[in-house]
Amino acid sequence: MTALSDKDQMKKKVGEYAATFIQNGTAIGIGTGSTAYWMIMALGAKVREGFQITAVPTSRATVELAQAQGIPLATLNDVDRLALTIDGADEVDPAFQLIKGGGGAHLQEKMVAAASDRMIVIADEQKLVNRLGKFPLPIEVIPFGWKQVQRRVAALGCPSSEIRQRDGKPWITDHGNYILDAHFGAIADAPALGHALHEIPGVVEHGLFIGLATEVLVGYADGTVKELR
Ligand code: ABF
Repeated sequence: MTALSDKDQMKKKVGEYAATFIQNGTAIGIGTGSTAYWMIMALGAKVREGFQITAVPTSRATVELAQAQGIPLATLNDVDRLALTIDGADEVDPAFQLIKGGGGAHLQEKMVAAASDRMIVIADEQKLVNRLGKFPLPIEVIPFGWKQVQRRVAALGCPSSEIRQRDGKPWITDHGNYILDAHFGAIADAPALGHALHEIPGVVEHGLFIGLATEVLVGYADGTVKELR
């Protein structure tokens, strides 16, 4: 087994620590990405030791990972509310506003987070920013007329945006849509931008998470994990 990089060690530490917040006998949302991976692995170990849990995954990739770990799964339609969702992020600002969607799953991630009483974000320290926007904002759009959406996004002050590619073709989400990566640069008013994006016909969901994260667990290079509230 190859040794973990320092960054992966950070992700592992914060993901495993997040798993300790999961209460026995509850229904939770489980996130997507390389930090959430470690939380899911730790949750799998707890399940094998008899821990009772029902987990709602936020992507096909997380379904497969959780199934392989023997974690009992449910769909979002099977629950009214979730006690807790644990998920990664691409950027976290001081108000716990997030950019998510680097993994292309922000539509499901946002729906699961919105159904949760708590959302714990797990991140390495490089995800902490003073202002959102350096990371290109993922916007899930339907393929039909996506260039109209691109023009409307540009009019909101976005210097450039491109359909995310994979192997030279448009990246297709779990729901058959495209991801438009919008390079806004510093976003002065994330809530206002989020509302404006939802006014554009053809936008399915954007990666600005406003008012959803309740706690942030951060892994630092020195091996410590801090809980931001
Ligand atoms: C997922 O985790 C995505 O929304 C986000 O892009 C991704 C990034 O986290 P990580 O760096 O842990 O892969 O929730």
